[in-house]
Amino acid sequence: MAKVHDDSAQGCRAAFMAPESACPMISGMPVPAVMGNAGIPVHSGPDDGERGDEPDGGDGGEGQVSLATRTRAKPKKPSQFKVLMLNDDYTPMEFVVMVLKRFFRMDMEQATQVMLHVHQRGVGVCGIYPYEIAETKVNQVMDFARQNQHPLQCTLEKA
Ligand code: TYC
Repeated sequence: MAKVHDDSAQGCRAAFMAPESACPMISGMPVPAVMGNAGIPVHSGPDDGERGDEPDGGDGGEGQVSLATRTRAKPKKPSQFKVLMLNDDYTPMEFVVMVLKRFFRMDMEQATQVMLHVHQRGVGVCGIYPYEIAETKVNQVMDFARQNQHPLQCTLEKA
């Protein structure tokens, strides 16, 4: 079991380009690791800390949690991420249209519009999703492009 301890503040974990999820210290006092999460595994997904799943840091103490309680009282929506498609000079237009239809459920007209937008402007949005879905789509597109020996690039960006 990994030690759940963070020197800056309990429950404050790295966030993927999400500066608003920085955690305040609880009255400047580090919280002992043993007060953690009752053995529940902590995964360090990038949108952690934005789900409101640790309303008071789980320490059960009194008098030192007001700031943390107040800052977490309002559950935050899970972060959304844009999946972006990048232009290149080599990937055939038909292939990009196929990708947009297959992985982003666009119809022919929509896929053609988005492809042409990327072709002309250099980058375009394929869709907006929660982090894990966005990441999966990026990987699917990149794998499919690689399998077909096209240099098509796809990335994600916080919405
Ligand atoms: N520029 C490419 C061509 O002229 C087409 C293309 C469009 C490639 C969109 C990538 O994301 C892309 N064949």
